[in-house]
Amino acid sequence: MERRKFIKQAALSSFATLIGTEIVFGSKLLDGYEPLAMQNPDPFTLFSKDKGMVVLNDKPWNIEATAHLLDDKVTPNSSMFIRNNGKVPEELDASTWTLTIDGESVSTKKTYTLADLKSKFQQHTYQLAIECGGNGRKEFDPPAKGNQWGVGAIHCASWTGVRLRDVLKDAGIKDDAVYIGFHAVDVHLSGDPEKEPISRGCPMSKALQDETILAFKMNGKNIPKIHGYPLRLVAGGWPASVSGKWINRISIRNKVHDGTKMNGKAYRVPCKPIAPGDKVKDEDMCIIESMPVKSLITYPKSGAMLKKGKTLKIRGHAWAGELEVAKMEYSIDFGSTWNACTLEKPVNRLAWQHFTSEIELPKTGYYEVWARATDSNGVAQPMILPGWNPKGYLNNACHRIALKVT
Ligand SMILES: Nc1nc2c(c(=O)[nH]1)N[C@H]1C(S)=C(S)[C@@H](COP(=O)(O)O)O[C@H]1N2
Ligand SMILES: [Mo]
Repeated sequence: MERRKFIKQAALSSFATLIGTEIVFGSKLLDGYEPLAMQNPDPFTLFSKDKGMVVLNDKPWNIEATAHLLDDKVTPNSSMFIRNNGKVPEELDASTWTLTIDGESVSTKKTYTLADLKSKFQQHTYQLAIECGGNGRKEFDPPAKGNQWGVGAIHCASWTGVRLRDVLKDAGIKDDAVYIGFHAVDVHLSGDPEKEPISRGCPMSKALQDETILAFKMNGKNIPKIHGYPLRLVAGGWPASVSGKWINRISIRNKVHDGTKMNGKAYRVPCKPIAPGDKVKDEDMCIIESMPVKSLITYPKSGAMLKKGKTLKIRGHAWAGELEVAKMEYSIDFGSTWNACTLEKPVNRLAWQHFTSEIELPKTGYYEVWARATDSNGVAQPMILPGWNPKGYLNNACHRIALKVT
């Protein structure tokens, strides 16, 4: 009786890739068994991440950057946060990958291979800021459940792909279309193949923007497996949960998409402000759309020491969801007075913007540098924690670093 199944070749080769070397007797490994190296992996090696990244959870993997690791203008893979709602798919074969466009509001349901997407449609490259809706959650009080993100669930890499708009139009969009929803191949934590870990989307107006793309490259190379290889939706400026990884289907919906994590309290905030800890009915929760204005001082690292008489040079990035950052300021007196930083224009819409400043510090002692961005509607980051909400989303309070002049 042949009841023991041997592990599939494809799973084996993906284990080997992750471990970084051949598993010598791999073909003898029984199905259901994982190499120990996979059960107890070093995530930094596994995902090619900087050792300074912070692991918040390993089931599923959730890893964040620190402010100073985000100093690059274009975020390299090594500093990109990882957020997973389910199990990372094991077998991802670009040569057989397809994307299906379906839903109530598609004219003709169509399936494209990756090669079709690459050859039929014009390719575009954009640098896009993607921030997890829960970035900054750990500051909320009373605490909000979920990954306790500090400041590092933001990245701004360069993505190459085709416009979602071009593909949707090729399949045909019916007049009653209101929303799109993505479907992906990652597996629900329960292992139940009927359940999806996440299936979110956005209104047609966002789906049809120039910069909303189906990406197959990140920073000029194949997208790293953990960030959505071989095909990812990228919708900059909106909660990163809209940017589906490992996608194989997009539905054009005639109603607001009702996939997993579109309902209840997920990625929603109270439509009207509430007191900290208050209960809110699901029907009084609104879907998060554009992310609020925010900024990060990426140099120097908090805790820096400076010799008296030396000029302090700071730098960082600012972003404002769908809007542009219009003004960037710093304060060294806990927000009593503010001074302008030099602020660059974004390389394209929805990319973060870089700022620098040179600061003279009057005497020896302890200082904090606070940074505050203002968006093109004149809305600035709050100095203190903004509106409490049950799931701890949208904390865009000013970032600050500590330093000593000696
Ligand atoms: N298929 C799939 N797509 C997904 C997720 C996921 O769990 N599965 N997580 C979403 C969330 S909540 C975030 S914040 C971003 C994280 O993207 P990253 O891991 O590439 O940084 O991916 C989004 N897309
Ligand atoms: Mo997220």
